[in-house]
Amino acid sequence: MKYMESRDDAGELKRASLARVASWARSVIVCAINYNTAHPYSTQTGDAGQGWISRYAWSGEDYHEAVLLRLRKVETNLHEQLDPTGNRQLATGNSLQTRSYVDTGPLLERVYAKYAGTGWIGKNTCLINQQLGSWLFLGVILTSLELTPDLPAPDRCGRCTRCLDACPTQAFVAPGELDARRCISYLTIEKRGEIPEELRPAMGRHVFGCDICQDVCPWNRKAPVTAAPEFQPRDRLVNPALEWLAEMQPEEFRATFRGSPVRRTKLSGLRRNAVIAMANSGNPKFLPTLRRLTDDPDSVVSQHARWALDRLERAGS
Ligand code: B12
Ligand code: SF4
Ligand code: SF4
Repeated sequence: MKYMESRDDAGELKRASLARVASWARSVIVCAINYNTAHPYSTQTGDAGQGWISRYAWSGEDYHEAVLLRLRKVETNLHEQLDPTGNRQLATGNSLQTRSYVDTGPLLERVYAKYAGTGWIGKNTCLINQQLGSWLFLGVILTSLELTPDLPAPDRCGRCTRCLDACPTQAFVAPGELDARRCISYLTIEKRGEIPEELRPAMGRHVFGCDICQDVCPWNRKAPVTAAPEFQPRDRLVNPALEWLAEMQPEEFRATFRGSPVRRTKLSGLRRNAVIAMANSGNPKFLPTLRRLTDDPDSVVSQHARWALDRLERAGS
Protein backbone atom coordinates (compact mmCIF):
# COMPACT_ATOMS: atom_id res chain seq x y z
CA MET A 1 0.00 0.00 0.00
CA LYS A 2 3.07 2.23 -0.34
CA TYR A 3 1.50 4.22 -3.16
CA MET A 4 -0.92 5.73 -0.63
CA GLU A 5 2.10 7.46 0.93
CA SER A 6 3.40 9.01 -2.25
CA ARG A 7 4.07 12.74 -2.07
CA ASP A 8 4.59 15.46 -4.66
CA ASP A 9 7.71 17.65 -5.03
CA ALA A 10 6.46 19.99 -2.30
CA GLY A 11 6.20 17.05 0.09
CA GLU A 12 2.37 17.06 0.15
CA LEU A 13 0.45 13.77 0.19
CA LYS A 14 -0.78 13.15 -3.35
CA ARG A 15 -3.94 11.39 -2.19
CA ALA A 16 -5.04 14.50 -0.28
CA SER A 17 -5.89 16.31 -3.50
CA LEU A 18 -6.80 15.32 -7.03
CA ALA A 19 -4.82 18.27 -8.41
CA ARG A 20 -1.61 16.59 -7.24
CA VAL A 21 -2.38 13.37 -9.11
CA ALA A 22 -3.69 14.80 -12.37
CA SER A 23 -3.77 18.58 -12.71
CA TRP A 24 -5.85 18.30 -15.89
CA ALA A 25 -8.71 16.41 -14.18
CA ARG A 26 -11.94 18.30 -13.64
CA SER A 27 -14.35 15.49 -12.70
CA VAL A 28 -14.24 12.00 -11.31
CA ILE A 29 -16.63 9.35 -12.60
CA VAL A 30 -17.12 6.69 -9.93
CA CYS A 31 -18.11 3.14 -10.82
CA ALA A 32 -19.29 0.54 -8.33
CA ILE A 33 -19.43 -3.10 -9.41
CA ASN A 34 -21.30 -5.79 -7.52
CA TYR A 35 -19.22 -8.93 -6.78
CA ASN A 36 -21.68 -10.68 -4.47
CA THR A 37 -22.52 -14.31 -5.25
CA ALA A 38 -25.21 -16.61 -3.82
CA HIS A 39 -23.23 -18.15 -0.95
CA PRO A 40 -23.84 -17.86 2.80
CA TYR A 41 -22.04 -15.22 4.83
CA SER A 42 -19.09 -16.06 7.10
CA THR A 43 -21.35 -15.34 10.06
CA GLN A 44 -23.90 -17.91 8.80
CA THR A 45 -21.56 -20.86 8.23
CA GLY A 46 -19.65 -21.62 11.37
CA ASP A 47 -17.44 -24.68 10.77
CA ALA A 48 -14.23 -23.74 12.61
CA GLY A 49 -12.53 -26.70 10.90
CA GLN A 50 -12.59 -24.84 7.61
CA GLY A 51 -11.00 -21.55 6.70
CA TRP A 52 -12.60 -18.40 5.37
CA ILE A 53 -11.42 -16.52 2.31
CA SER A 54 -13.12 -13.18 1.76
CA ARG A 55 -16.03 -13.04 -0.64
CA TYR A 56 -14.20 -10.69 -2.99
CA ALA A 57 -11.32 -13.15 -3.46
CA TRP A 58 -13.24 -16.30 -4.44
CA SER A 59 -13.06 -15.84 -8.19
CA GLY A 60 -10.12 -16.73 -10.35
CA GLU A 61 -9.75 -13.24 -11.74
CA ASP A 62 -7.94 -10.35 -10.20
CA TYR A 63 -10.63 -7.73 -9.58
CA HIS A 64 -8.25 -4.92 -10.47
CA GLU A 65 -8.07 -6.25 -14.00
CA ALA A 66 -11.74 -7.21 -14.27
CA VAL A 67 -12.86 -3.76 -13.10
CA LEU A 68 -10.23 -1.89 -15.15
CA LEU A 69 -11.43 -3.69 -18.27
CA ARG A 70 -14.92 -2.33 -17.67
CA LEU A 71 -13.69 1.15 -16.89
CA ARG A 72 -11.67 1.19 -20.09
CA LYS A 73 -14.85 0.39 -22.04
CA VAL A 74 -16.49 3.44 -20.50
CA GLU A 75 -13.41 5.49 -21.39
CA THR A 76 -13.54 4.26 -24.99
CA ASN A 77 -17.24 5.13 -25.22
CA LEU A 78 -16.57 8.60 -23.88
CA HIS A 79 -13.83 9.18 -26.42
CA GLU A 80 -15.98 7.83 -29.26
CA GLN A 81 -19.01 9.87 -28.36
CA LEU A 82 -17.29 13.16 -27.72
CA ASP A 83 -15.92 14.57 -30.92
CA PRO A 84 -12.57 16.09 -29.92
CA THR A 85 -13.39 19.17 -31.95
CA GLY A 86 -17.07 18.96 -31.02
CA ASN A 87 -19.43 21.10 -29.07
CA ARG A 88 -18.44 20.11 -25.51
CA GLN A 89 -16.42 22.70 -23.67
CA LEU A 90 -13.36 20.93 -22.26
CA ALA A 91 -11.42 22.54 -19.48
CA THR A 92 -7.97 21.69 -20.82
CA GLY A 93 -7.70 22.57 -24.49
CA ASN A 94 -9.97 20.70 -26.83
CA SER A 95 -8.90 17.09 -26.32
CA LEU A 96 -10.61 14.84 -23.84
CA GLN A 97 -8.31 13.25 -21.24
CA THR A 98 -9.26 10.28 -19.07
CA ARG A 99 -7.44 7.91 -16.72
CA SER A 100 -8.84 4.92 -14.82
CA TYR A 101 -7.84 3.71 -11.38
CA VAL A 102 -8.80 0.66 -9.34
CA ASP A 103 -6.80 0.70 -6.12
CA THR A 104 -3.80 1.47 -8.28
CA GLY A 105 -3.32 5.13 -7.54
CA PRO A 106 -3.06 7.46 -4.58
CA LEU A 107 -6.80 8.21 -4.53
CA LEU A 108 -9.30 7.67 -1.76
CA GLU A 109 -11.91 5.92 -3.87
CA ARG A 110 -14.59 5.82 -1.19
CA VAL A 111 -14.41 9.58 -0.67
CA TYR A 112 -15.03 10.22 -4.38
CA ALA A 113 -17.79 7.61 -4.30
CA LYS A 114 -19.44 9.40 -1.41
CA TYR A 115 -19.41 12.78 -3.17
CA ALA A 116 -20.50 11.18 -6.46
CA GLY A 117 -23.66 9.90 -4.78
CA THR A 118 -22.68 6.23 -5.18
CA GLY A 119 -23.36 5.59 -1.50
CA TRP A 120 -22.42 6.63 1.99
CA ILE A 121 -19.34 5.63 4.00
CA GLY A 122 -20.73 3.40 6.75
CA LYS A 123 -19.53 3.11 10.31
CA ASN A 124 -17.60 0.06 9.07
CA THR A 125 -15.74 2.45 6.67
CA CYS A 126 -17.17 0.67 3.62
CA LEU A 127 -19.10 2.38 0.87
CA ILE A 128 -22.73 1.29 1.04
CA ASN A 129 -25.29 1.73 -1.70
CA GLN A 130 -28.92 1.70 -0.59
CA GLN A 131 -29.97 -0.81 -3.28
CA LEU A 132 -26.78 -2.84 -3.72
CA GLY A 133 -25.31 -3.00 -0.22
CA SER A 134 -21.53 -2.93 0.15
CA TRP A 135 -20.27 -5.95 -1.84
CA LEU A 136 -18.89 -3.50 -4.34
CA PHE A 137 -15.60 -2.90 -6.04
CA LEU A 138 -14.93 0.75 -6.66
CA GLY A 139 -13.16 2.20 -9.66
CA VAL A 140 -12.71 5.81 -10.73
CA ILE A 141 -12.23 7.52 -14.08
CA LEU A 142 -10.53 10.89 -13.92
CA THR A 143 -11.64 13.10 -16.74
CA SER A 144 -10.95 16.57 -18.07
CA LEU A 145 -14.69 16.96 -18.66
CA GLU A 146 -16.53 19.48 -16.52
CA LEU A 147 -19.48 17.39 -15.31
CA THR A 148 -22.27 18.42 -12.98
CA PRO A 149 -21.82 16.33 -9.83
CA ASP A 150 -24.57 14.15 -8.41
CA LEU A 151 -25.73 14.86 -4.88
CA PRO A 152 -23.91 12.91 -2.13
CA ALA A 153 -25.95 9.97 -0.80
CA PRO A 154 -27.39 10.48 2.70
CA ASP A 155 -25.86 8.48 5.58
CA ARG A 156 -28.28 5.67 6.42
CA CYS A 157 -26.44 3.99 9.30
CA GLY A 158 -28.64 5.74 11.83
CA ARG A 159 -28.28 4.35 15.37
CA CYS A 160 -27.08 0.94 14.20
CA THR A 161 -23.73 -0.24 15.60
CA ARG A 162 -23.75 -3.90 14.47
CA CYS A 163 -20.43 -3.71 12.63
CA LEU A 164 -18.66 -1.97 15.51
CA ASP A 165 -19.94 -4.57 17.97
CA ALA A 166 -19.17 -7.57 15.76
CA CYS A 167 -15.52 -6.81 14.93
CA PRO A 168 -13.53 -9.58 16.64
CA THR A 169 -10.33 -7.54 17.00
CA GLN A 170 -12.00 -4.29 18.07
CA ALA A 171 -10.39 -2.58 15.11
CA PHE A 172 -12.79 0.36 15.11
CA VAL A 173 -11.50 3.16 17.29
CA ALA A 174 -14.66 5.17 16.56
CA PRO A 175 -17.57 4.88 14.13
CA GLY A 176 -16.08 5.12 10.63
CA GLU A 177 -12.51 5.10 11.94
CA LEU A 178 -10.44 1.98 11.57
CA ASP A 179 -7.11 1.07 13.11
CA ALA A 180 -5.95 -0.95 10.11
CA ARG A 181 -3.17 -2.59 12.16
CA ARG A 182 -5.85 -4.48 14.11
CA CYS A 183 -8.02 -5.36 11.10
CA ILE A 184 -7.97 -9.06 10.13
CA SER A 185 -8.00 -8.02 6.52
CA TYR A 186 -4.71 -6.18 6.98
CA LEU A 187 -3.22 -8.92 9.16
CA THR A 188 -4.03 -11.75 6.76
CA ILE A 189 -3.35 -9.94 3.47
CA GLU A 190 -0.82 -7.17 3.93
CA LYS A 191 1.14 -8.05 7.07
CA ARG A 192 4.34 -9.98 6.41
CA GLY A 193 6.13 -12.14 8.96
CA GLU A 194 4.91 -12.47 12.51
CA ILE A 195 1.35 -11.64 13.54
CA PRO A 196 1.13 -10.09 17.04
CA GLU A 197 0.31 -12.92 19.43
CA GLU A 198 -2.44 -11.06 21.23
CA LEU A 199 -4.40 -10.67 17.97
CA ARG A 200 -4.12 -14.29 16.77
CA PRO A 201 -7.00 -15.78 18.82
CA ALA A 202 -9.44 -13.13 17.54
CA MET A 203 -8.61 -13.96 13.92
CA GLY A 204 -10.82 -17.04 14.10
CA ARG A 205 -10.78 -19.05 10.88
CA HIS A 206 -9.89 -16.15 8.58
CA VAL A 207 -7.13 -17.05 6.16
CA PHE A 208 -7.53 -14.19 3.68
CA GLY A 209 -9.40 -10.98 4.42
CA CYS A 210 -12.47 -10.62 6.62
CA ASP A 211 -16.14 -9.98 5.83
CA ILE A 212 -17.67 -9.81 9.30
CA CYS A 213 -18.40 -6.06 9.49
CA GLN A 214 -20.21 -6.36 6.14
CA ASP A 215 -21.89 -9.71 6.85
CA VAL A 216 -23.72 -8.21 9.82
CA CYS A 217 -24.74 -5.04 8.03
CA PRO A 218 -28.53 -4.82 7.54
CA TRP A 219 -27.97 -3.21 4.13
CA ASN A 220 -26.42 -6.48 2.93
CA ARG A 221 -29.35 -8.65 4.06
CA LYS A 222 -30.92 -8.61 0.62
CA ALA A 223 -27.85 -7.72 -1.42
CA PRO A 224 -28.36 -8.72 -5.07
CA VAL A 225 -26.04 -11.30 -6.63
CA THR A 226 -24.08 -10.94 -9.84
CA ALA A 227 -24.17 -13.31 -12.81
CA ALA A 228 -20.86 -11.96 -14.16
CA PRO A 229 -18.68 -15.00 -14.93
CA GLU A 230 -15.50 -13.24 -13.76
CA PHE A 231 -16.83 -12.97 -10.20
CA GLN A 232 -18.11 -16.54 -9.77
CA PRO A 233 -16.30 -18.54 -7.06
CA ARG A 234 -13.68 -21.13 -7.84
CA ASP A 235 -13.96 -24.65 -6.50
CA ARG A 236 -12.54 -25.18 -3.01
CA LEU A 237 -12.17 -21.47 -2.15
CA VAL A 238 -15.48 -21.13 -0.29
CA ASN A 239 -14.79 -22.57 3.18
CA PRO A 240 -11.41 -24.04 2.14
CA ALA A 241 -9.87 -27.00 3.97
CA LEU A 242 -7.23 -25.79 6.42
CA GLU A 243 -4.88 -28.78 5.96
CA TRP A 244 -4.86 -28.12 2.22
CA LEU A 245 -3.77 -24.51 2.74
CA ALA A 246 -1.32 -25.12 5.60
CA GLU A 247 0.66 -27.74 3.65
CA MET A 248 0.37 -26.17 0.23
CA GLN A 249 3.47 -26.28 -1.96
CA PRO A 250 4.66 -23.46 -4.26
CA GLU A 251 3.50 -25.14 -7.47
CA GLU A 252 -0.02 -25.71 -6.22
CA PHE A 253 -0.17 -22.18 -4.81
CA ARG A 254 0.77 -20.76 -8.21
CA ALA A 255 -1.71 -22.96 -10.07
CA THR A 256 -4.61 -22.42 -7.64
CA PHE A 257 -4.24 -18.68 -7.21
CA ARG A 258 -3.10 -17.66 -10.68
CA GLY A 259 -4.82 -14.32 -11.33
CA SER A 260 -6.43 -14.32 -7.87
CA PRO A 261 -6.08 -11.56 -5.22
CA VAL A 262 -4.97 -14.30 -2.78
CA ARG A 263 -1.50 -14.22 -4.38
CA ARG A 264 -0.95 -10.97 -2.51
CA THR A 265 -0.43 -12.65 0.86
CA LYS A 266 2.10 -15.01 -0.72
CA LEU A 267 2.37 -18.71 0.11
CA SER A 268 4.11 -18.06 3.42
CA GLY A 269 1.36 -15.68 4.58
CA LEU A 270 -1.45 -18.03 3.55
CA ARG A 271 0.12 -21.00 5.33
CA ARG A 272 0.79 -18.89 8.45
CA ASN A 273 -2.87 -17.79 8.45
CA ALA A 274 -4.10 -21.38 8.06
CA VAL A 275 -1.94 -22.46 11.00
CA ILE A 276 -3.45 -19.74 13.19
CA ALA A 277 -6.95 -20.81 12.12
CA MET A 278 -6.11 -24.41 13.11
CA ALA A 279 -5.20 -23.23 16.59
CA ASN A 280 -8.42 -21.25 16.84
CA SER A 281 -10.54 -24.22 15.72
CA GLY A 282 -9.95 -26.09 19.00
CA ASN A 283 -10.07 -29.23 16.85
CA PRO A 284 -7.51 -31.96 17.81
CA LYS A 285 -7.62 -33.40 14.27
CA PHE A 286 -5.07 -30.71 13.36
CA LEU A 287 -2.47 -31.82 15.93
CA PRO A 288 -0.49 -34.15 13.59
CA THR A 289 -0.32 -31.49 10.86
CA LEU A 290 0.82 -28.85 13.33
CA ARG A 291 3.49 -31.17 14.75
CA ARG A 292 4.87 -31.67 11.25
CA LEU A 293 4.84 -27.93 10.58
CA THR A 294 6.89 -27.07 13.67
CA ASP A 295 9.88 -28.21 11.58
CA ASP A 296 8.85 -26.40 8.42
CA PRO A 297 11.72 -24.75 6.52
CA ASP A 298 9.70 -21.52 6.41
CA SER A 299 10.48 -20.00 9.80
CA VAL A 300 7.29 -17.91 9.81
CA VAL A 301 5.22 -21.08 9.40
CA SER A 302 7.21 -23.14 11.92
CA GLN A 303 7.14 -20.38 14.53
CA HIS A 304 3.35 -19.93 14.23
CA ALA A 305 2.92 -23.73 14.20
CA ARG A 306 4.71 -24.02 17.57
CA TRP A 307 2.38 -21.40 19.02
CA ALA A 308 -0.66 -23.11 17.46
CA LEU A 309 0.36 -26.56 18.71
CA ASP A 310 0.80 -25.27 22.22
CA ARG A 311 -2.61 -23.56 22.13
CA LEU A 312 -4.39 -26.62 20.73
CA GLU A 313 -2.73 -28.99 23.20
CA ARG A 314 -3.71 -26.77 26.10
CA ALA A 315 -7.29 -26.55 24.78
CA GLY A 316 -7.47 -30.36 24.85
CA SER A 317 -5.97 -30.88 28.30
C1 B12 B 1 -5.73 0.61 2.44
C2 B12 B 1 -6.97 -0.18 2.10
C3 B12 B 1 -7.38 -1.14 3.01
C4 B12 B 1 -6.75 -1.29 4.39
C5 B12 B 1 -7.33 -0.17 5.28
C6 B12 B 1 -8.86 -0.10 5.19
C7 B12 B 1 -9.51 1.19 5.61
N1 B12 B 1 -10.76 1.09 6.06
O1 B12 B 1 -8.95 2.27 5.46
C8 B12 B 1 -7.18 -2.74 4.78
C9 B12 B 1 -6.11 -3.73 4.33
C10 B12 B 1 -7.46 -2.96 6.26
C11 B12 B 1 -8.42 -2.91 3.89
C12 B12 B 1 -9.44 -3.82 4.17
C13 B12 B 1 -10.56 -3.98 3.37
N2 B12 B 1 -10.76 -3.44 2.15
CO1 B12 B 1 -9.63 -2.08 1.39
N3 B12 B 1 -8.71 -0.66 0.55
C14 B12 B 1 -7.69 0.07 0.91
C15 B12 B 1 -7.39 1.13 -0.14
C16 B12 B 1 -6.25 0.63 -1.03
C17 B12 B 1 -7.09 2.51 0.43
C18 B12 B 1 -8.04 2.99 1.57
C19 B12 B 1 -7.37 4.04 2.45
O2 B12 B 1 -6.68 4.91 1.98
N4 B12 B 1 -7.53 3.96 3.73
C20 B12 B 1 -6.84 4.91 4.61
C21 B12 B 1 -7.83 5.70 5.46
C22 B12 B 1 -7.12 6.87 6.13
O3 B12 B 1 -8.81 6.23 4.63
P1 B12 B 1 -10.39 6.11 4.92
O4 B12 B 1 -10.81 5.02 5.78
O5 B12 B 1 -11.05 6.21 3.59
O6 B12 B 1 -10.74 7.32 5.86
C23 B12 B 1 -10.43 8.63 5.58
C24 B12 B 1 -11.23 9.26 4.47
O7 B12 B 1 -12.54 8.71 4.48
C25 B12 B 1 -11.13 10.70 4.87
N5 B12 B 1 -12.28 11.49 4.44
C26 B12 B 1 -13.56 11.40 4.80
N6 B12 B 1 -14.28 12.31 4.14
C27 B12 B 1 -13.38 13.00 3.37
C28 B12 B 1 -13.57 14.02 2.47
C29 B12 B 1 -12.46 14.50 1.76
C30 B12 B 1 -12.68 15.58 0.78
C31 B12 B 1 -11.17 13.95 1.95
C32 B12 B 1 -9.97 14.43 1.18
C33 B12 B 1 -11.00 12.90 2.87
C34 B12 B 1 -12.12 12.45 3.55
O8 B12 B 1 -10.98 10.76 6.27
C35 B12 B 1 -10.84 9.46 6.79
C36 B12 B 1 -9.80 9.44 7.93
O9 B12 B 1 -8.53 9.86 7.51
C37 B12 B 1 -8.77 1.17 -0.91
C38 B12 B 1 -8.67 1.56 -2.39
C39 B12 B 1 -8.48 3.04 -2.56
N7 B12 B 1 -7.48 3.41 -3.33
O10 B12 B 1 -9.24 3.84 -2.01
C40 B12 B 1 -9.33 -0.25 -0.70
C41 B12 B 1 -10.84 -0.40 -0.52
C42 B12 B 1 -11.31 0.65 0.45
N8 B12 B 1 -10.95 -1.70 0.12
C43 B12 B 1 -11.97 -2.40 -0.24
C44 B12 B 1 -12.35 -3.64 0.30
C45 B12 B 1 -13.36 -4.47 -0.48
C46 B12 B 1 -11.81 -4.07 1.52
C47 B12 B 1 -12.27 -5.25 2.38
C48 B12 B 1 -13.79 -5.45 2.40
C49 B12 B 1 -11.56 -6.56 1.91
C50 B12 B 1 -11.85 -7.78 2.77
N9 B12 B 1 -12.99 -8.42 2.61
O11 B12 B 1 -11.03 -8.15 3.57
C51 B12 B 1 -11.71 -4.86 3.77
C52 B12 B 1 -12.73 -4.04 4.57
C53 B12 B 1 -12.23 -3.61 5.91
C54 B12 B 1 -12.94 -2.33 6.36
N10 B12 B 1 -13.85 -2.43 7.32
O12 B12 B 1 -12.65 -1.27 5.81
C55 B12 B 1 -12.80 -1.64 -1.28
C56 B12 B 1 -14.02 -1.05 -0.57
C57 B12 B 1 -15.33 -1.22 -1.29
C58 B12 B 1 -16.44 -0.61 -0.48
N11 B12 B 1 -17.66 -1.03 -0.73
O13 B12 B 1 -16.22 0.25 0.33
C59 B12 B 1 -11.75 -0.55 -1.78
C60 B12 B 1 -12.37 0.78 -2.20
C61 B12 B 1 -11.01 -1.22 -2.97
C62 B12 B 1 -11.80 -1.14 -4.27
N12 B12 B 1 -11.26 -0.48 -5.26
O14 B12 B 1 -12.88 -1.67 -4.41
N13 B12 B 1 -8.40 -2.06 2.85
S1 SF4 C 1 -12.85 -6.53 8.27
FE1 SF4 C 1 -13.07 -7.81 10.13
S2 SF4 C 1 -11.36 -7.24 11.45
FE2 SF4 C 1 -11.52 -5.65 9.85
S3 SF4 C 1 -12.81 -4.08 10.77
FE3 SF4 C 1 -14.21 -5.46 9.68
S4 SF4 C 1 -14.84 -7.00 11.21
FE4 SF4 C 1 -13.04 -5.93 12.03
S1 SF4 D 1 -23.73 -2.47 10.32
FE1 SF4 D 1 -25.02 -0.69 10.81
S2 SF4 D 1 -23.59 0.89 11.50
FE2 SF4 D 1 -22.39 -0.67 10.44
S3 SF4 D 1 -22.23 0.07 8.36
FE3 SF4 D 1 -24.02 -1.29 8.42
S4 SF4 D 1 -25.76 0.09 8.85
FE4 SF4 D 1 -23.90 1.23 9.31
